[in-house]
Amino acid sequence: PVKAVADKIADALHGDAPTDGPEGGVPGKPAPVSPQLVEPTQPVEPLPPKADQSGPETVSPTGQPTGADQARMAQSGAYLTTAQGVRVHDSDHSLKAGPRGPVLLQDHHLREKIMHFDHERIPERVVHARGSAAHGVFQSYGTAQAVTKAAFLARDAETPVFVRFSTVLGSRGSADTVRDTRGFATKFYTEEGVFDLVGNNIPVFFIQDAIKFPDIIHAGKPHPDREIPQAQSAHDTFWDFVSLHTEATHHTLWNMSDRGIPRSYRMMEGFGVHTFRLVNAQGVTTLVKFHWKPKLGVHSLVWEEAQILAGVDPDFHRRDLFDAIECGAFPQWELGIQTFPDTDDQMFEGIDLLDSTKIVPEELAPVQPIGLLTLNANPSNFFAEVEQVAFHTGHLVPGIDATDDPLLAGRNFSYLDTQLTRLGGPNFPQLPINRTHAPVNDMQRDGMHQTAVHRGVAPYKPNSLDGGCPFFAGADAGAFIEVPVEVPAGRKVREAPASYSDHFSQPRMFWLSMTPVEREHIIAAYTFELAKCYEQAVKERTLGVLANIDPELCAQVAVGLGLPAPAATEPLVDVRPSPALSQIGRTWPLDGRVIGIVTDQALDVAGVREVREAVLDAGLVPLVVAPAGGVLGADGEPVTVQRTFATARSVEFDALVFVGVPGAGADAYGARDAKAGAPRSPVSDPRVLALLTEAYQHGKALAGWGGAEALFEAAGISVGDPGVIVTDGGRGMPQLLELLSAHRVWERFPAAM
Ligand code: HDE
Repeated sequence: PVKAVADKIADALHGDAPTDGPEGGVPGKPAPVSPQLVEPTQPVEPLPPKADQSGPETVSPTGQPTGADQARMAQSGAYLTTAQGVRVHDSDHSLKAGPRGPVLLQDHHLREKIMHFDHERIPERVVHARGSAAHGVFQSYGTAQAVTKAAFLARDAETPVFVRFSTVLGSRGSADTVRDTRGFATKFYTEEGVFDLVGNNIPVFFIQDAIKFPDIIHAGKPHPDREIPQAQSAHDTFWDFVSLHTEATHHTLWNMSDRGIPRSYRMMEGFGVHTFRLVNAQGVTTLVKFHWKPKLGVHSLVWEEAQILAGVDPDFHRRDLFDAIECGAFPQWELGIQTFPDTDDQMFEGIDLLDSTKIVPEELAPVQPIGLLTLNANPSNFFAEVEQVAFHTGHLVPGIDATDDPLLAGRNFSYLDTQLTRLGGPNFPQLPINRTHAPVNDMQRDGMHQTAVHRGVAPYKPNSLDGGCPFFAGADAGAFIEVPVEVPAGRKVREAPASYSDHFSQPRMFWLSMTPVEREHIIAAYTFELAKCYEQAVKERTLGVLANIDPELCAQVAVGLGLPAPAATEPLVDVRPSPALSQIGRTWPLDGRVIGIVTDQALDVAGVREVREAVLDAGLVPLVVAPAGGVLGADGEPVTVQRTFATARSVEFDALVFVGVPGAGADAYGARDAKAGAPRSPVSDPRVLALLTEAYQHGKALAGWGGAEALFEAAGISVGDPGVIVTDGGRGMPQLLELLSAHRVWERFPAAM
């Protein structure tokens, strides 16, 4: 279904016609200039807005104005004006006393322009600063009706949403592919008000009580003296904290697993983490945990790929999400709930539901699907939407309520508080992206950046002057009424329940649920991170923690660090693995995956066309890689080159197809890269060999035809090796796609042999 779509991404995003960009144009000829790119000198009718320039919704699906002003769309009028609407004559020169004279204080346009620029930045989020987001729609299945009265979960209800994904530790400009937890925050604009599900891609958290949040974040952020390292946990302060504060063990283990380096935001699970309380129309309550299940499956990068990508394409996840949506390969997740009886002890099968360092295995409580999320529109303005969106765990609607998880309680305080600073005052709910689509009739008044012009004289209750308006609603009129649950009475204490002190049974369950390849990745991740620490005591203490998860894990990491493996200090818990936790062993749809076709001018262009078509037909994105930019195939329909040997790196692709031996012989280097006397590989351009070997090491499917065997051999790869196929042009594609549907050729990883 996404063929047209993938075609669009391959052509529209990467250029379907020669351009004068860095990788376009027919070699040797000046690139044609598109008429639209010539700057007009006289006022002309503005260009019609592009699809991605449409402003935010002005009217909600229920007919309520959202407050957004479409007319303020940028670059839409004929004349430039000041902020006061006065037409501007010249915005390129300051007002001066003569061309070489001093600038005059009288120049209001200069002052206004620079003053505004000086204040364009707002404080970045203290955590989750780096993120990207998209608009979409949530289609309810109605299957949760028995447990909740929330109207947006009723059968056939469709609700607009905005979803922001993020890393936690890095600054706004940090790389996407770092090892970290990912945020997965969803704003549902329901008819009953906004509901925010502010989750992560990891179902547990480092701490059980919000009062520890500043501690874990201070430990994970860069060292206060040098402000390094950026966006990663591979440093002393992080490991110092998590080895002392062992309730962090479970979350840390997830971070060290492949979950810490997702392939794409589109291929991550999401979790509400805390247990929430649902209430149905009869007032019956059920405890639940929320899960987002991606239609494309859960997939990860390998660590070396993640590291290379951080340099080659720091925006890898942002680009992947934007491109997929732009080309119509809309990412989808099913929302599901695990349900538990709302008992007095709030335990399920011995698991404390109020402890956010614990999961409930899906084998004990299956995830029941309740609706489908589809992301179908990119933001039109990153700042207005992605930067200014303000999520809050306290944004609940009738039918969904909080529990007494102390982590959740702290969050309910924190999000309002942080937004007050970040968004500069209390009126951020009025920003277009934050506006509820339900009617607002509150009595908040004034404050910084107030945009409403309120009428009436009595913003207080009780009043008679405004006719007593507005009135309170009862449950029958859709009011949010907290569930009147019994609160256990007790002494005021700074203590945690006894069940919170089990820090190792669930990390052990996670470890035992992993396949050998996944375990190997975990061992490598711990070894890498700890080897980056300077303090011997921190490494030794962490090995002690690992011994309490599993002696083999501890022993292997100890070998890598060159340290003795300590014995466990706590008895190893006898736990049953949860196969649902492993990412390996199934096959998945491939929408929007990227296939590189590596060729050069002299090779089989007709074959390239055929493979391109086959890839597009399967809803994937083909990118043609050749020695130089431009087009191939002067004799037939031209094929645009999207990457050159100088810019392509294997980490961008999910699989590679080689046509013969690209870059062999005298034409091995594109003219731009030719170096006098540079050594030529007898077989191929060394950059092509690097593409091939790197992709092989990362377990990617490889195909070739037209004599590509010689290239494979030069890289030490045999055609009989796992995941290496000789195709017959496009006809070999089904085999390649089958390999790809398992995400990687797992047999190539030593642990799987
Ligand atoms: Fe957050 N968290 N958090 N968090 N969190 C923020 O709010 C906080 C926690 C999560 O895309 C902040 O607006 C505390 C768990 C996401 O805009 C801040 C505690 C989970 C996002 C804050 C937690 C999350 C945030 C910073 C411990 C997963 C990004 C900016 C009790 C369930 C939202 C902001 C976005 C952002 C506080 C723990 C997820 C400071 C005190 C657990 C996805 O308020």
